[in-house]
Amino acid sequence: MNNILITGGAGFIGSALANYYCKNHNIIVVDDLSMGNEKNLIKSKNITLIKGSVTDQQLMAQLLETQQFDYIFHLAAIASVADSVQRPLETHHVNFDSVLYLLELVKKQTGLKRLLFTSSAAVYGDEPTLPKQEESVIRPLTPYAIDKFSAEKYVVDYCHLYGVPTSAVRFFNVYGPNQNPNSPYSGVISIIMDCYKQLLKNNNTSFTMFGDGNQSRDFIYIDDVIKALDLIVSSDEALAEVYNVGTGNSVTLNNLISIIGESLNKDLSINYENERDGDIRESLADISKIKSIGFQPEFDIKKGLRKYIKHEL
Ligand code: UD2
Repeated sequence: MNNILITGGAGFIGSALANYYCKNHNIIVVDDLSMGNEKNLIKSKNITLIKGSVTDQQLMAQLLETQQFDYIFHLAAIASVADSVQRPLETHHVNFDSVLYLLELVKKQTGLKRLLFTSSAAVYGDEPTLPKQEESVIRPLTPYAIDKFSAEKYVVDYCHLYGVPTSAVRFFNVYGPNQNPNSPYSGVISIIMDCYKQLLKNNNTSFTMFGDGNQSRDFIYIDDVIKALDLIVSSDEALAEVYNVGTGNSVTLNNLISIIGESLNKDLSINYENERDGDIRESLADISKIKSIGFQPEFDIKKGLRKYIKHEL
């Protein structure tokens, strides 16, 4: 039974990880519940939720001084690109400073097997060459992307300089249960699913499409993400390495909506607006690197949507 710390563990991805590991391991979640929700966590005697911020140095120091962790997953972040443009100082504190505090604290943890940091495909910015390899041009364009990239670099460097066992991932577009649809910057699939929920309750609703719907993304289902993270933290080869976490396939929003529409046999009304400032036209991961340590996504978009729809509706 390992002792596992998951920061941001009440959020969408963090809670899925906590719920997965709690069957056989002891989980400590640190989450300030600013975006996460306690209800995302299943009731288990193996999960302890500490309500607090990863920027609270005293809290984090006390936690890491009193407990020895086998694995640490650092997912806590203000995961909104738009927010980072509005409030670069505040988001920098959460998205970057917290990583450096944590790295300093874990230098003293002797039994740590792995610290995994979660970064984002945002680091590639708008450089158009596809698919993105980990060694592709990095062009972070927003405070969010700059913080994620700098933090990634520190995480890898702490392994080289101080022997802290680290790895990092760059998430492409993750979707699945418990993703909060309530902000305009929530994942688009959670927003579409929410519109369908309204529609099925006979509420008048429409989905706002920013642009013509031909923009494409590499959407990865949450179950595959959990599998990828588990694989990385158990692989020696993954030490001090950064991995894309995607499927290696992309789909346009128009396509996505028609897949969901066909499976529910209902059409969503779409309200077209101008594309968002800074929106990337296409995004696609090259996943050869993570495949080289044994990853194979199980869910293509149709299979992932089927499972998600079954869960939600
Ligand atoms: C994703 C990440 C973001 C950052 C970025 C880097 C998510 C939720 N966000 O942003 O954190 O890492 O990648 O490139 O994974 N859209 C609509 N209507 C809506 C909402 C969205 O048309 O109501 C469009 C949006 O303009 C975009 C596409 O859907 O073209 C995907 O939007 P998103 O917010 O789900 O994800 P993305 O790729 O912009």
